[in-house]
Amino acid sequence: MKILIVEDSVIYRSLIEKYIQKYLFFAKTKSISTFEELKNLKEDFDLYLVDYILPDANGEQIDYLLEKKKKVIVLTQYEKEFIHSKYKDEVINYVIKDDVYTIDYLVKFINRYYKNKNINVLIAEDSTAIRKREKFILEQINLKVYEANNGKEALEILSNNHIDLIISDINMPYIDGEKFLLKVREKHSSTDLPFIVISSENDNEHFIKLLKLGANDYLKKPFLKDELVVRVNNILDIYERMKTFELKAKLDGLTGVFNRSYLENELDRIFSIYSKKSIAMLDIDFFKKINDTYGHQIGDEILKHFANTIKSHIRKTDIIIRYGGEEFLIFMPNTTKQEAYIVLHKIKNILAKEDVNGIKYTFSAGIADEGETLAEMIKLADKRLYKAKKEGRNKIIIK
Ligand code: GH3
Ligand code: MG
Ligand code: MG
Ligand code: MG
Repeated sequence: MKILIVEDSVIYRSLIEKYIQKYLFFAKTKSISTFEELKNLKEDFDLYLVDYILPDANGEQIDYLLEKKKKVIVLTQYEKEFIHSKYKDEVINYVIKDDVYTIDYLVKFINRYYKNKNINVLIAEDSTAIRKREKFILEQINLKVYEANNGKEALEILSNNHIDLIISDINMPYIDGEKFLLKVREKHSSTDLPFIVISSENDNEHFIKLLKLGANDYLKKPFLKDELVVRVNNILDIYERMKTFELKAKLDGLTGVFNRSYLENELDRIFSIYSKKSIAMLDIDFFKKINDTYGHQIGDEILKHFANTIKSHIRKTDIIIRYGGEEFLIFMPNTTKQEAYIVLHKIKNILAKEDVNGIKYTFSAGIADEGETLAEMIKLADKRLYKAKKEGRNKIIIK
C-alpha cells in the first residue's frame, strides 16, 4: 500500500513515517510538504495523509485530491474549524494533531483500513437513503458492501456469499430485524458473525432485548459518520482477535499443524462430508533413541522438519494433525489408500535424502480407507502402523 504524506511540520512528518515503518509492514511512504509539490506529482497513491493547513493552501489541496477521487485522511490542529468544514464527510477520516496518541490511532486506523479490503459487510435496510449513506461510509473505510432491502433479501445474500459483518435496521417489511437476527443466530454465533442493529426506534428495552438475542452492538438513528466507523472498526478488531485466538487453540505450538483438540472437535464433522477418504497414521522410528542420543532440542527440530515435510507434500485439502508425541495423522479427502500410499512413499523418499543437523530419521505408516466412522478408520490405520513397526520400520502398510 502506497501512502503519501503531505505535511509541512518536519517533526510531525517524521513521527508518522517512523510509526508507519514500525507498525505497518505493508506500507511504503513518500513525504512532501506543499500543495505545489502535490500538484507536480505524477505518481499515484492508495492513501493520502494530508495536513489541513499547508504553507501554500488552506483546504484547496483537499478539494484537489477529492476531485481526483483520492482517498484522503486529514491531519489537523484545528479540530473545530475542520469539523465544521465541508470536507468532514468527504474524507475518510481526520486526526487531530495534539499528541502522539493520535498517531497511534492513525496507524491503527490505516491497519484496519488495509485489512478491511477483505471484509464483506451486509446491510439490511429498507430506506434507500439511509442504506446509501451507510454504504458510502463503509466503502470509505475500504469494506466491501452487500445491500438488502429487508431481512428476507438479506438471508438470501447471506446464503450465497461469505459475509463477515451484518448491519441491520429493525423495522423492515417481510422479515424484520429481530426475525432476521434470530435466523442468523440459528447458524452463526455472535463471535462467528457480528451483528449491529441500527434503528430510529426509541425503545431502549427493545435494543436491550436484541442484545440479549445475540446482537453485538446498536446505534440509534440519526447517527454520526464517525460513530458508525468507530463501532464497525472496533467490532472487526475484536472479531479478528477472536478468530486468531480460536485458530491458535486448534494448532500445535511446536509444529504449527492442527492439534488433538481439532481432531476431537472438528474432524468428525468434516469426515462425514466425504464418501471417499483415507486416514494415514505416521510415527517417527526410534524417536526415543534420537532424543536420548542428541537431546530433546534436536528431537524438537526433527518434529518440526517432519511436520513441514509432510505439509509441503500433501494437498491443500488434506489435513495434518499432531496425534501424539511423534505421531501424526493425515486426513485425505477424495483419496483411496493406494493414492495415499503414493504420497507417503514420496515423503519417505524425500526424507531418505535429507537430514536435520546431520541426523537422518525415518518413519513408519499405516493407511486405511475402510471404516464407517472416523474412530474405526483411525483404528485400522493404527493397526497397520503397528504392523509396519513390527516388520522392521521405515515401511508403509495399507493392508
Ligand atoms: P518406535 O520406532 O517404536 O516408534 O519407537 P520410538 O522411540 O519412536 O517410540 P516411543 O513411543 O518409545 O518414544 C517416543 C518418544 O517421543 C518418547 C517421548 O519422550 C518423545 N517425545 C514426545 N513428544 C516429544 C516432543 O514434543 N519433543 C521431543 N523432543 N520428544 C518428544
Ligand atoms: Mg426501516
Ligand atoms: Mg516412534
Ligand atoms: Mg510413538
